[in-house]
Amino acid sequence: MQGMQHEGHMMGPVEEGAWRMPPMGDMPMMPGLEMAVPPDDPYLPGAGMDPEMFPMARPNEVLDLEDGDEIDLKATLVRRNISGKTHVMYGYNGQYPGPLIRAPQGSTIVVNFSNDIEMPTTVHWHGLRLDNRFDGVPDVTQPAVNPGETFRYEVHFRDSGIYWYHPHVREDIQQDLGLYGNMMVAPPNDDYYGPAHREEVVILDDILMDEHGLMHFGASTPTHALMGRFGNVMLVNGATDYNLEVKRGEVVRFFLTNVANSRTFNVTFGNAKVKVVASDVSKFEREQWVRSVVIAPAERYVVDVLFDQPGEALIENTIQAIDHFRGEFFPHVDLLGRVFVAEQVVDEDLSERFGGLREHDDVQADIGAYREYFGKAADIELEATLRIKDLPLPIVLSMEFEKGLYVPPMEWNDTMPMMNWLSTGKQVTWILRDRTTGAENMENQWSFKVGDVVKIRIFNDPETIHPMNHPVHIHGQRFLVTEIDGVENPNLVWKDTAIVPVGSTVDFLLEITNPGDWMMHCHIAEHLHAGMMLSFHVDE
Ligand SMILES: [Cu+2]
Repeated sequence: MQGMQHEGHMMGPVEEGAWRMPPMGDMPMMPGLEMAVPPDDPYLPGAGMDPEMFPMARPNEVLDLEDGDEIDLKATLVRRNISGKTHVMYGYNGQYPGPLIRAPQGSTIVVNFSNDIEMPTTVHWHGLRLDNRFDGVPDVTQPAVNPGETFRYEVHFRDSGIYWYHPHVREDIQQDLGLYGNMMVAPPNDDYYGPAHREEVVILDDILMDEHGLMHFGASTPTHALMGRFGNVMLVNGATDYNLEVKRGEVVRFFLTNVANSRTFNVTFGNAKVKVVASDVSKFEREQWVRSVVIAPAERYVVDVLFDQPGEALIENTIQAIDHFRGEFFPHVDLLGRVFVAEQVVDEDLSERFGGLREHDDVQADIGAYREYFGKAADIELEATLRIKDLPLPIVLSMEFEKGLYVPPMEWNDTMPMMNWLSTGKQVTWILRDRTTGAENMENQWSFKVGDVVKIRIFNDPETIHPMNHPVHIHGQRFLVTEIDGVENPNLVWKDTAIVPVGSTVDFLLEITNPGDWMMHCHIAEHLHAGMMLSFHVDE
């Protein structure tokens, strides 16, 4: 499997606890920035301590739970081995990823959480329409859980599908270093999904390291605030060696979750036939053949894949990268995993049933109830933009130079590692601004009541000084992406997170069902902590 792609550039002798310049890949060094470092203290957990002090993390276990069951979940420091290097990282229950929680739809479990890491944390149950008290947002739904403290979460599974849990404090560090896990909520009926021989849970991630270990984080604010922290080592389920052995003709259902800080993946499965079935909070209205699956941070997709050719099928991130300096696109592939397809044919042939595309009357009926709202005017119009201050002059000049040149709708890779690294949450503010009132981020004070259907239109301004795609997440409710750039979405699905590409206008039709105080924010960890969030209130 792939190792580190590029050697780091050195700024002199390596000192533990000192900033190291990030791996530059093929990108040129920017003149004038040779000695620059982010304006914050560098941070890594366990710095100056012997990694042997911490227990080696182990692959995760599956917890099959029933309504009313209670589990313990503890965040701790662990030792991990990635790409031949030992790192001090975090784990839930000493595992990577965190335990896979499986429970039936409609059930409620209790999670007794304890914090044994060195900074405050919480657990957010991403995508669940649960009781507001247990949503895990510090200072909004609960105080942060300090080191040594505990919190009791009641986690209710209202919708079937694949969900995930992660901290809502310094996600750029805590989530990046291993605090994430899936929840698989089983549907009540056996034929909810089409037939498959097996189900695989696949968590996509990346991590940034060089030959000396992990790259430091900002102690008080995230680095990489412009584009988010892209890793240079790809991880599937926390490891670099994901592989699967199947028989010829097997249909594998993959439950994909993207937990990366910033990277959007474009997942391909070699020549195997891929059918997309479901996303965040429901199935699609109808199944659909796809060549690849675009999955932004925090999104989930469920795909059925038929492996009918013997040999090796590669799971890859297949992208068109952009070189901002040369103004060129270049094709780029990151290996994510391998599927070995045996010559031996699988016992039960599902190919004929796999070959059909199912329509889901239940989903169409559920969504159809909202169709009358599709054409209504937007209730709220937001624009995504950015403000910078006090960035080093070479960065500002470079950004000014690029402004007005071609901007890609999606950033698939870190096209400017040096500039990105040096920009912190102190200098960069990412903004969701109400286009009518001018209110920015937390200045917005929306108030809704249960039963409301709200159309939020988000325009991602391509004229800002460095535009970025934003995966926008809304807590505690579900929404439909009804329209992108004035074009109706032909195949709808209930979502909790959706991409707003650069230059695009995306309509979110938000169904208000769950009272409380809820967040809406960009799920790029660095953008969230550079301001890109707001909260809204829902009355009974
Ligand atoms: Cu963002």
